[in-house]
Amino acid sequence: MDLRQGIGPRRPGKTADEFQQDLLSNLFYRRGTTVESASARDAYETLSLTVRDRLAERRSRTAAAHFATNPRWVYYLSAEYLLGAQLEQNLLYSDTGGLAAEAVKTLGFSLEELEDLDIEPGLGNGGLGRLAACLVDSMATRDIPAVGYGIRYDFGIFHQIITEQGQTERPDDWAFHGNPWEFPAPDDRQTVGFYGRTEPIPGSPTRKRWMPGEIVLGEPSHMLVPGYGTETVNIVRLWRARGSEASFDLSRFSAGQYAEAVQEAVRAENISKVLYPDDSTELGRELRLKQQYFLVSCSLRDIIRRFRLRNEGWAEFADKTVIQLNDTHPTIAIAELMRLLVDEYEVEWDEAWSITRRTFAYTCHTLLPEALETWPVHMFERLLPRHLEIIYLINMFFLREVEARFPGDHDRVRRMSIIAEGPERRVRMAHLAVVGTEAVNGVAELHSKLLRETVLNDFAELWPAKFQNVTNGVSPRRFVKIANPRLADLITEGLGSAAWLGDLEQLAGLEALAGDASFLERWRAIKRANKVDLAAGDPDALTDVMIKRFHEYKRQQLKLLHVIAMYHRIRADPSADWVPRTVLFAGKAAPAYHAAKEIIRLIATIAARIAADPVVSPHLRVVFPENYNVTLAERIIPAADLSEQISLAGKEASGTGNMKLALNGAITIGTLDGANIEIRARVGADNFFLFGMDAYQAAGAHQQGYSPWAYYEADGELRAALDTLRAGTFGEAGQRVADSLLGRDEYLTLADFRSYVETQDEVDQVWRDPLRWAHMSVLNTAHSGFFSSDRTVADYAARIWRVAPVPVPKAD
Ligand code: GLG
Repeated sequence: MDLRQGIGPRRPGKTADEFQQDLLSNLFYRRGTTVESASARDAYETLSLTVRDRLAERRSRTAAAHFATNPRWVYYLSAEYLLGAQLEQNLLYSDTGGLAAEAVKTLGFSLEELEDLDIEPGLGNGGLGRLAACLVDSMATRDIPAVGYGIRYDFGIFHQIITEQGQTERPDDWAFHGNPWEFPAPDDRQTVGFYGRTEPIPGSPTRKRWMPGEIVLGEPSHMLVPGYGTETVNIVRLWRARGSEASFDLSRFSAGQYAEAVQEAVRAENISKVLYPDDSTELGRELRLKQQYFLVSCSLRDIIRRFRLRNEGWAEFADKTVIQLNDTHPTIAIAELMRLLVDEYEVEWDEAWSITRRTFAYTCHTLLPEALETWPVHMFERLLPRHLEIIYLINMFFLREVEARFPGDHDRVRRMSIIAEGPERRVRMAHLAVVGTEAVNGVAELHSKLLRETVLNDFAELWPAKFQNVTNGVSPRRFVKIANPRLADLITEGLGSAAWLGDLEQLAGLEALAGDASFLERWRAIKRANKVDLAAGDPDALTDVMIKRFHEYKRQQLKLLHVIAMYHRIRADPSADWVPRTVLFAGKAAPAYHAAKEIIRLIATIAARIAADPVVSPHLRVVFPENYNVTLAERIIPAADLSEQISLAGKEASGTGNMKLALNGAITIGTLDGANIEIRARVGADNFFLFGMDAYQAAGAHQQGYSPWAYYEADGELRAALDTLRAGTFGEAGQRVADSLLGRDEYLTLADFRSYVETQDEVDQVWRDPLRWAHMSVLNTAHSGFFSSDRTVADYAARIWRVAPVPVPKAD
């Protein structure tokens, strides 16, 4: 007899009264306060717990269904998760928004006030981190059993302050007030080793004993990841480093040596202190490698623990487990799984290798050679001596395979080796990632093609079937429903149902309304209202938006040259009928990336200069809202008219901001780069402002003797813009940007300038016809359904993970 039958936790209720009751219980018993004395933060925390309880109940049913099914699990390993604020999303996904709004009134607060207290976990940096967040959302929405693994950084990527001096960075202490969405799980703690030495095990040629010189504890906590319109609730499990008990030196403490007494613990905790520690020093680089191994080692042991709860033996491991590597950051997992299997579980090398290869898959997110990670062999040897030995063995067997396929082709062997030879030997993580996985994918069609043709060409020749494309996508819940509620309501009304939120291709139904003048008027009114909310300038001006990380390949400097050209034109003829524009930049630059920070500083200078210029400012405005993050993106994207996607073709792997903006009816001005190509193919060439050279033209330019000066000489408007910068009119930052453009101009900014400006002139022409613009805008939304991360996940599930959904039964 099942003793638990009929007994179980009280389920959170569904009625308004029950919600209210639960809220008060949480206020009294978990927050320990009273209605009379509750602060806004008390109310916020209490509401969060009340919503979380509803998800936790679904979580328990999810775990039961998964346990009973024993499916193949997806484990997503990522150094970053940009989850965004949690309250609104969890209200939506638990369908408790209405109940919550009523209930919090009895505590004396409005829901909006409490939502303002909801911070976002800053556990990511850019597109790769936000993609991870969209994918875990969609995995839950598609009922795929999955866990996302990451690091619980104490400090996220920095908090950005913008002044006329440019960007300054402050620590982002995101969890200063606590994080009500997190469950600690101290029992699942893991022990991670670093440094030390290895010793042979007599009688075994491949096994070794590793005796680490430093031991660190990994303490997990998790956040719930609910699916939309389904019962599944998955988790993201985050590891935080702490010293072991032995890391506190009591005798030193007693002797008054307080700093020395905790030094070892501090060293351990530094591992999860901050996302992407500065890597301009050797110590900083070692800390990054330490972080990577810390994430990997904790997560793999947890994955194995979970596997062994349900299965025996290793034969089934790869059938029950797929581990997706989000870029190269977690790639040491390949060596770590080999080490665990061979050294700790005594699996034979060949079997272990077969298991490993069938378990992992790798997503590459870049084409920039400098972004493909490599680590010095000497650093690896010191920090992870056993892993280096394993990598050498993997490499030896791999290179034998290459030699057998291409006898005598020594150059190919050298190119493909996991170890780069040279004055400083280095471990090529991308090569390890390709060799140790079953599937490798790029993130947009062009990107995947260029990976096969260039960066990973040798590997694609060896294993053509391994290479795939899975085009990125974004969550329509967060980026339309939550970010742009007005538009979401109009779409639902227009389509007659809200089902599009779970099946985004249904947006195509909007095409039928794109010719309806009253619908277009309402569409326009919503965009205007969103601009009023954003308050970044005249709501009737064309809002021209460039929001993304600062990087020279993304070419914020091209946008700036256009701004300077507009500035000159307006000053030359102030009374002409100019299309009013607000140019909005937002984004962060890596603290050590000086050229990118110069560009930010230049934007700040130009913005101030234009604002103070009575001739230009009525027509043109440049704004730079600081500290771009998911929360700010949710405010800017709904207000955008024009989406700047102007990277040099062949450099942006995919882009995902381009998708979010198109979905919200912004029209793209862009190059044939990344997912821009797929956006244009779907929304139609007539509804996309295309300019610039393509990836193949761009690739040849420097070899063919590209000279920025030739463009400078040939184009008067370009010359005037550059001369203004060189003359120091916009400060030293402007001079340095001009020097860089007229020096090498690595990203061919000057070559694309004329085409860009002409296309911007076309943008102005179309803008003068508001109904035509609105019609194009509707068609952008209507044909962006493909860019749902639900589709991306379905692609991974079918072609790479080979997993099926496991539906979770509803509560009775
Ligand atoms: C990137 C790329 C982007 C891509 C994103 C998600 O630069 O083009 O959209 O990953 O795949 N390294 C990144 O942040």
